[in-house]
Parts: sequence; C-alpha cells; structure tokens
Amino acid sequence: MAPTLYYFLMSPYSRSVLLAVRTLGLDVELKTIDLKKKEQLNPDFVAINPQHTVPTLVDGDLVLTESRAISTYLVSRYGKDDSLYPKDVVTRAKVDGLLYFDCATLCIRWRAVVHPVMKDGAAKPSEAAMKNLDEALKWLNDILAQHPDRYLAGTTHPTVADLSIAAWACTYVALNFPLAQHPDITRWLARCRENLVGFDECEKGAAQFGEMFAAILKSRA
Ligand SMILES: N[C@@H](CCC(=O)N[C@@H](CS)C(=O)NCC(=O)O)C(=O)O
Repeated sequence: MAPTLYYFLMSPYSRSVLLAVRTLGLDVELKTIDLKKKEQLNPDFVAINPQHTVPTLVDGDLVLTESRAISTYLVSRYGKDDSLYPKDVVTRAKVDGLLYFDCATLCIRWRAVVHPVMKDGAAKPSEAAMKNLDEALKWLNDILAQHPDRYLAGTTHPTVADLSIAAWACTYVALNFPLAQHPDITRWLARCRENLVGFDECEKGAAQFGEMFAAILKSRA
C-alpha cells in the first residue's frame, strides 16, 4: 500500500516533504489537513499524531512526524539512488548539519517573526526578531558563498537540505521580506526554481501563506 502523507500546502514543512515526494517520483496518497479550519485537531488526526502537526507520514505500521525525518526516510526507503541524501559520510554530515541548522536556528528565528502576528495579535513582526532572522540568513548566505553555483551541502545536485530550506525560503520571499543583501541565497533559490521538481507547487503554497499574512497585517494597520 502506498504511504499516506498528511499535509497542508501553506506549511513550509509540508512543502519540503512534498518536494522530496515529487523529486523521488513517489506514489503517495496525499491527504490535506486544513490548518485554517483547525482540522489538525480532529480526533481522527490526533489519534494518528498526538502532536497534531503536519506533515505526518503513515507507511504501514510506521507513523513519522518531523519533516526532515520524513524526507530522509523516504529517500532511504524508496530512493533509486542516494543523491538526495548522500551516503558518503562527510557529505551526509554536511546535509545533517544543514537540516539541524534549519530546524534549530532558521525555524526558531522564523517563528519569532511570524508567530506574534499569527497567534498573538501583533500588528507586525518586531525589528529585533527580523534582525535575528537576518543574522541567520547571513550565515546561510556565507555557506553558499563558499561554493557559488553549487547547492547548500557543496554538491552539484540538490539534497534534502536544499528541499527543506528552499521550502521555507519561498515563504520568506512570498512575504516580501528583504533578500537583496544576501545575493548568494537569491542565486541559489533561482537554481532551485529551475531544477527542483514541484517547485511551482511549493511556491504556490508559499504565495497562499503570503496572501494570508498580508491580509492580517492590513487588517491591523
Ligand atoms: N518540526 C516540525 C514542525 C511541524 C509544524 O509545526 N507544523 C505546523 C504547520 S507549519 C503545524 O502543523 N501546526 C499545527 C499545530 O501545531 O496545531 C516539522 O518540521 O515537521
């Protein structure tokens, strides 16, 4: 039986897994959990994932939450080769390092920018949160500047680190946040747009989130 992926297109973490699914050409049953309608709190879904987060993957007896773990699992279990999650120890260490950087630094700083607006009624993101996020973007830009024309882990092909971080970066761009001071990120995103399977779908979800965020800001101006 094909694995089931519970997802919501506006969610960057869902979109990163979708990019892995599309890149691997997997037959996956996609089930939308509409976060705007709070469908993640439906008892049926909470029974599957008590943390009520998307993405969630069900593959036979395995229930997997956490987008990065889902993507690496899909590559290891179903990938025809290891290019998305290289087995070479040093390259894999770089990919893992980037995935942890994404989870522990980029995402935490991103949440400090958007959650006050989305959840706490703030009129706009705070300058301190934007500055803190920009510092992390500078680190990301510096990583890319070490190997222009390559992907995040220094490979000539994308890895799950690119999928994970590009899915989030699309949202950053959709919110019209500034990127001009990070030209290597802009160039890398252009490469992702050109080469990642399903990137248009990813940008569509980011645009939907951008519209929702802009409407909230407008309503509080
Ligand atoms: N670290 C998790 C984060 C998942 C997450 O927070 N997803 C959000 C959507 S972007 C969600 O499902 N929120 C609904 C909720 O927490 O009730 C991952 O990477 O999968």
